[in-house]
Amino acid sequence: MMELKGKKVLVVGLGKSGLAAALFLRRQGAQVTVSDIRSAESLAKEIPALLDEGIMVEAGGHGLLTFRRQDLIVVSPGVPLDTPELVQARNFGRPVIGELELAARFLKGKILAITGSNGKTTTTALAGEILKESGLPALVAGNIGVPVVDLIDESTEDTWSVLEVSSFQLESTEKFHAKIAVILNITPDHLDRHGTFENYALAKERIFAAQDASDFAVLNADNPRTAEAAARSHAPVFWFSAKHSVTQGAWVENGNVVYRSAPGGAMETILPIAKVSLKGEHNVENVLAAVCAARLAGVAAGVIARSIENFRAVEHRLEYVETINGVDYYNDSKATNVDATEKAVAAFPGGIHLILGGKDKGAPYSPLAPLLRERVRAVYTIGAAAAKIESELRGVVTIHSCETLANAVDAAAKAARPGDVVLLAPACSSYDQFENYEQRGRVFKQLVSERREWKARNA
Ligand code: UMA
Repeated sequence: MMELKGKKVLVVGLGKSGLAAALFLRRQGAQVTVSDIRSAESLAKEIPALLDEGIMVEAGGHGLLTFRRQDLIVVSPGVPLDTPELVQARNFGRPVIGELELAARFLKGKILAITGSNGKTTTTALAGEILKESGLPALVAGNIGVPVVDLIDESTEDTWSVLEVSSFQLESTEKFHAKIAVILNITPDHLDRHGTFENYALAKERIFAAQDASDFAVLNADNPRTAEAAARSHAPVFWFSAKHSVTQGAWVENGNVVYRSAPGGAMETILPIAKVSLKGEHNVENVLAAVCAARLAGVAAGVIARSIENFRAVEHRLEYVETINGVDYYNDSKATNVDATEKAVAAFPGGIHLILGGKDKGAPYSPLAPLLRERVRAVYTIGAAAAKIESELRGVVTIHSCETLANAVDAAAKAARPGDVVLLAPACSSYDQFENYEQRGRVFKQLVSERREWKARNA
């Protein structure tokens, strides 16, 4: 644990993580300053509360001098580590760590950490539910929306912190140590931040950098880049596969989720796949990962089965919205990359009206072509990435340029026939037109419910 009393600490970024970190550091007796590029007006709510706590605020930009004067700098996940002020501070010998690393140095108990390009929120929520159901004192936080720093005060030596961790958070870890580290999959995402796919993959691999032989790594045997990561694990690797059996770990056999705790050991049946309420093949992988993690945490098979049966989709992750005129509406606003969209489309046999677009993240859309040809009736584009999507998918499928989500829902609803699906799985981030993917998902659901009300009024 590090001594913070009297230390000058700068927190960079005043979102959820920065706010939580600043308040925690202040409670530890540090002299805290927060720096954010947003203007003082847009931080009008946060600033008075921070000043009341004796925390200084620099708004409207990062000052080089502010960064140089510190004993420690704590960065929010959304702040790129190559931000010039951070680079210079590091050159001046100032230690720079992320909010996750700060939390890890104070958190008591054990960590079950889950990363991956897709599925991490669902798997984290599910693993958290299973551990709680078994009576273990489990807390859930991280990229899922709760800063990990917020768990510190509540944590005890018995606590299991079940953490969704992103490449942004992992990139700045040093001592972060997970008892169980899960990598669900590594597919192209966040290339705008990490530059190359390999850098992004290496950031994800930091999840097991501090592990040793007494810990566990859980990896997806079906995802090539994830499987390759095993070569660098210091902990024994448990595998999961939706396609074949594994030496130790979880897989699907004769319609059942099964688990084996050691090579050549007995196979335990956990539950029939038919009892999993989550939709789509990708969710089978998420379930298998959660089974491995929960068994390694010591949870009995029966408790795992019960929790999985009762678990419903997390909001914005292939979330069923409603059925209007025989058309099912699904909100997968969290599908912010091409791979997630592929998985969402693959979850339905056909008749899909797919809403695509938003802020482009640098990866190509062409890998979607085979599935679009097979299952999608039409694509409805929105946002800044529309032109790129249209040029890459021209000739593959009918494309309607809709610009806004409202136009897209309207056009898709008019074209859809009973039995069809209207799916928001945009393959892009939301920041061009929305605050975040949650707001985009809520707007989608609102537009869908307005259609139902309109239909009821005009029936
Ligand atoms: N900012 C600066 N300087 C910069 C960049 C940003 O001052 O150079 C400021 C912004 O003006 C803003 C603040 O930093 O005021 C935002 O910080 P942040 O982006 O780290 O956002 P938080 O609210 O702290 O949310 C973060 C995660 N956000 C990101 O990683 C972008 C949340 O994940 C997470 O839920 C939360 O911490 C709690 O742990 C969101 C996310 O989009 C859901 N994650 C990505 C993903 O899932 O793909 C990785």
